[in-house]
Amino acid sequence: MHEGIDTATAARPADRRMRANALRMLAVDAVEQAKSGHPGMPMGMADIAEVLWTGYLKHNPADPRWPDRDRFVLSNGHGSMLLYALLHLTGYDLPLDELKRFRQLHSKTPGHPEHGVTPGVETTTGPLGQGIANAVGMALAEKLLADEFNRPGHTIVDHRTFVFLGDGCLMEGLSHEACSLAGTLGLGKLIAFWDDNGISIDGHVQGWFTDDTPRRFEAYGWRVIRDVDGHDAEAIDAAMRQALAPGNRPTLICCKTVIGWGAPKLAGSHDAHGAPLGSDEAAATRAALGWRFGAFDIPAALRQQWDAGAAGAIAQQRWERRLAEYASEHPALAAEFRRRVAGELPQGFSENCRRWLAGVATASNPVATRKASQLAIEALAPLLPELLGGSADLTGSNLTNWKASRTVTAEQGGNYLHYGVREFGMAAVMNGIALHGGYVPFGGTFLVFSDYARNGLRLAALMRLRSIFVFTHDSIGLGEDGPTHQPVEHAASLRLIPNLAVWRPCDQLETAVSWRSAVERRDGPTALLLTRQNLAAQGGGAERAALAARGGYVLAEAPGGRPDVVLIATGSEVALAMEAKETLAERGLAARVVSMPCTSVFDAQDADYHRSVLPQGVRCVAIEAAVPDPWRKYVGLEGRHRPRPLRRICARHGAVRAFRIHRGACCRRRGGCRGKFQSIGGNNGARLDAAAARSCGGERLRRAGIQRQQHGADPRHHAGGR
Ligand SMILES: Cc1ncc(C[n+]2csc(CCOP(=O)(O)OP(=O)(O)O)c2C)c(N)n1
Ligand SMILES: [Mg+2]
Repeated sequence: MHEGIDTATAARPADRRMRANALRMLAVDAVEQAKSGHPGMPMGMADIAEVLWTGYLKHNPADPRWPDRDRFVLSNGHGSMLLYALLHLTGYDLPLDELKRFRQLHSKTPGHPEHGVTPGVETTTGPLGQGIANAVGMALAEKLLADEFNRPGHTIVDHRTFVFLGDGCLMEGLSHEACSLAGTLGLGKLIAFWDDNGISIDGHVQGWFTDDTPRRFEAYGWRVIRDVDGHDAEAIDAAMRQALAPGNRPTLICCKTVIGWGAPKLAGSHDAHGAPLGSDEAAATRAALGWRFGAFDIPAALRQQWDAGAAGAIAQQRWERRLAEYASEHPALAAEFRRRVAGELPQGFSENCRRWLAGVATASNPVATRKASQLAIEALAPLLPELLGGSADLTGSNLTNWKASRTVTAEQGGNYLHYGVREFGMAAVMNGIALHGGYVPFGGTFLVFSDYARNGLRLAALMRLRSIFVFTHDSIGLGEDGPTHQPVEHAASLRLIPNLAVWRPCDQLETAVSWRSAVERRDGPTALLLTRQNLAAQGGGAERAALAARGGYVLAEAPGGRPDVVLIATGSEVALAMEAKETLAERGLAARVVSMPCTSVFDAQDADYHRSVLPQGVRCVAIEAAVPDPWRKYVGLEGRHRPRPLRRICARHGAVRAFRIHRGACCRRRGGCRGKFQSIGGNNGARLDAAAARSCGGERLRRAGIQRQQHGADPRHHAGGR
């Protein structure tokens, strides 16, 4: 049991039941008032919550950001009213009025818990499975931070991560990814409670969920406590004590519960899951529970029992004292610890960055941006010990490791995670790490598999987390892996996620700028889209770093500053645009080249800047080896697709030459590949080119010993080769 927690309140069963019923009735009343919501889960898990929150959880309602608090994650986020009731009753800044405004716009009690909206909500949950995966990240961060900062006689990092989860979370594949990793990494301070009520939305789960969950978790290497009666406080308490026994296995406590417990007609039915009980059933529940109080009425004596303010303050004060002792013995470490948990960058970071970028600006060798990213990591890692890298089993391809990276194992800390082939798990675990604090996580996979991780990226964006996603093997130059590995729509679809900064840098300098922007960003995640093939350095010196940081800028001006056409390009197509500028000049057309590595950062600039980069009335052409649609916003609406022979691009594209792209070779043969590029004409005559391909001469390719790839109507490029 944690120090500072008053155990006297965990007294008689009748008191415990009363406290649990306070949670139940607040949930029932709030859902009735909102005329929508999920009463069943809070009613079913109230007894477990009462045991955990009054007897074990180390927290201080007055300071929800206390670094050494236990983390509590409600992975079955539809039961949000349980969490709001707990936060309200224990003394967080969540007044009763907010509970009365459950599910209303701008209330602190949204339908599903939202981090950053409600004090004490550790993570946004609702998309099932992600809460438990976030919790794995939190427990991992705690373990690593303890390893890094605790010293003999000084334990300043020592907290647990508790999770509530339901059948839904366990059905989600993500729970497998994350819980399997938690077992391997020995996260002994992670304790999950399974709400084993046998019900999900469609009814009794026997028809769709018959796993042997305890054995499943034992196979992951978890400690499993089976068959706990989730309505028997003593049984739950006994399970808790077992779970707290030291060890390096995470714990799953399997609690048999009844959804909607206490509701005479609806208990045990999926009808209690996601709709108000109705006034008659709510009244009958009151009677059945012996709850003599009106809606939202909690007697003062009961409130007093719930209040965790005094115990929380004592627990935090004790920790502050320990931190002060630590600071007197290890002043530098203590200062670093404070900086890290506050998420601040080190002093002098921007000056160091300026020097680093000045060096990068002199680089003139062609380099793949994935390699440029590794060079950036190499430069940043000594400046930022909080960088916690990793890859979903593609380290050698993503180039996410660096010279001083050290693999994390169950036995030892480090700064690099082999997430295994678990893209979604990686994203959600990274989010948990970012939420915990103390680390800036980054993780890599192929861009084409960002789809697997997508909802994790979305939640990182919603929660404004500093998670950095390294997506390599972008577009042309991918290799011969074929359409399954060709990210055609990914840049566009990632840009659609609000608050996700998507960078597609064109060379080493832009890659360095995007990395700096990602680590400096305090209000959201970043995706870095990086090439496998070398890209030419675009020169321009250190001033270009400042321009690139604006998301879009004039890379090469038209003669006399009066462009007939503006070529907008990103990433691997910037070099192509630069070549096109020369070709156009030969034909008497003055072209300006705009590099736009990050459209959202460019969009955030002021209107004058936009006009200075994209002057009104001048035709624009956008060039990106991907689906063309998003570029209409820059080049106009009345576009139509205009096929372009791929060979022209292939013949010009440095990548193709560098990587001996077989299809490129095929294209160059007369009558060979009939692959096309597409372009869009805009309302001002603007056009947009995007990599596109129609069918290839399959027979011809086979003869050339090249595996046939299917090309549908979707635009796809023809890059192949090693
Ligand atoms: C990823 C995801 N898919 C679907 C849903 C919609 N949904 C919300 S709750 C739920 C059923 C969950 O069952 P369980 O966890 O057993 O909750 P209980 O009914 O027991 O409270 C579903 C399908 C969701 N929130 N997230
Ligand atoms: Mg269930």
